[in-house]
Amino acid sequence: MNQILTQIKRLLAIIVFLASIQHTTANNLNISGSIVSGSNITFNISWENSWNVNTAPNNRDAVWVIVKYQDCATREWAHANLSTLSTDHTAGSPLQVDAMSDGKGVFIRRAAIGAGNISNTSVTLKMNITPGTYNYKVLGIEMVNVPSGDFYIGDGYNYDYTFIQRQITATNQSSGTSVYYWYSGNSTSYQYTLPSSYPMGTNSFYCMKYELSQQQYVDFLNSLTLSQQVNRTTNAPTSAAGTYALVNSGTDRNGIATMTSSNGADPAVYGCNLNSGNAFNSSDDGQNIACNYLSLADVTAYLDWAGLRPMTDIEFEKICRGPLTPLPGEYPWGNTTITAVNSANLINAGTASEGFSNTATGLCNYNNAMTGPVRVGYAATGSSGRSSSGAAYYGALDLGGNVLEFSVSISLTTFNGILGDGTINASGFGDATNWPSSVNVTARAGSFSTTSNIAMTVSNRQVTYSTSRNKNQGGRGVR
Ligand SMILES: [Ca+2]
Ligand SMILES: [Ca+2]
Ligand SMILES: [Ca+2]
Repeated sequence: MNQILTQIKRLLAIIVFLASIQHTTANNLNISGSIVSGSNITFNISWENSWNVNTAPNNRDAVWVIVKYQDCATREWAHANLSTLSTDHTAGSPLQVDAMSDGKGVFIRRAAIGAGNISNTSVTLKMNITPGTYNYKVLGIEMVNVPSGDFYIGDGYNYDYTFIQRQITATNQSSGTSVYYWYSGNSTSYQYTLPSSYPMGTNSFYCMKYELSQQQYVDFLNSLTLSQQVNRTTNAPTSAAGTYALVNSGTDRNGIATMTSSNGADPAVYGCNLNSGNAFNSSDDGQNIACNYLSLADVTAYLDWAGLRPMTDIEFEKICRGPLTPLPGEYPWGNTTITAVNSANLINAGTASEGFSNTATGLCNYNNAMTGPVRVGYAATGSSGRSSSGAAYYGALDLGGNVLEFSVSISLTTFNGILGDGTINASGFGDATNWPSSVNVTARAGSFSTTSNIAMTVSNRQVTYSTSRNKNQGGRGVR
């Protein structure tokens, strides 16, 4: 009897526990009002311009949703495993929840063919965590599906290190294959033999719709311990409130700053403060600007923590080009026209609607038109086409310009696409097996300061992504 009473008391303590309400805005995505009852967490989700289409590009968008929980005694955040059965989760129409076999998160997406905005829709997820008293954060990342199918690498121009054009097929994935790149210095093609374990992009996967934003990096920093924060920032978490976290000055449009300093024991609390003339996290504080000043270790730590992984060199080309025949010198939006943005046309700076007052074919933040990155998805509207929005084939935005991104080089043939498990090591570094840690990465498709048009093309592999932070570098992941 006593045992039963104890159990009932424990259950009562965790039933109907009102979680700290989190508003997660990744551009137009909003998750709000999370309530926990037993092992279920219920929240509302909304986002704009969602789609699920059975005509080209034959894909859908989705939101990758993860749950983090904080032990109220230790104050440390952990990753909540979710049920691996889709039937354990529920979503209101028009959405459905796709569970994952590793339980690290779920994809929430349109259940049926359709397009348009998703208004506030209730979702309930079943968690697999030890009962206790916790705070919760529900975090979402907008993604686009890259359906299974064959595609081409190499655009036909043999610049140094670009792949010699060929098709990648499902048979190549199942049997392993060789790819070749060209080097003009000695007029030689170099071969890499990729085993079947190397992710070649012929199987269905998801890619982040946008570059990692400053608010997303803030959400990450605010779930870390002090020791982890030390390695994921440039300036010490003990720095005075208002100190920029990643940069030494407010130039280059990175506004992430210390909101509450660490006392040397507890972690700091970070926020967005691009406009230091008003309060933190004001509407013009750059929450949706792509996060720059990231190092390779910063991005891999984020992707591991979020249950994602880096993309490979050849997956990058599929994300951009889809199944289409390559066009020599094409940009990620599928043609050879590029138009640099003009800073004089910037409107609503720092806000959720930051963009440019003009439209143009291949409008792109490159060639030093701006002193830093702009809002992720800045060129996309409800009515823009692929070329005017800078969208890649499946709808991922800003692969060309804004911030430099990286793909795993084919030189890292041991990369087998293992997924992040939601947890990073005590020093704040990602610890997924066989992920790149130094030289085995390729910088892709330019940043706001890139002046070479060739560097902006889909197939270019000449640029190096640095292991140290610089103003050009950001990131994006896949799953
Ligand atoms: Ca501010
Ligand atoms: Ca980019
Ligand atoms: Ca890990």
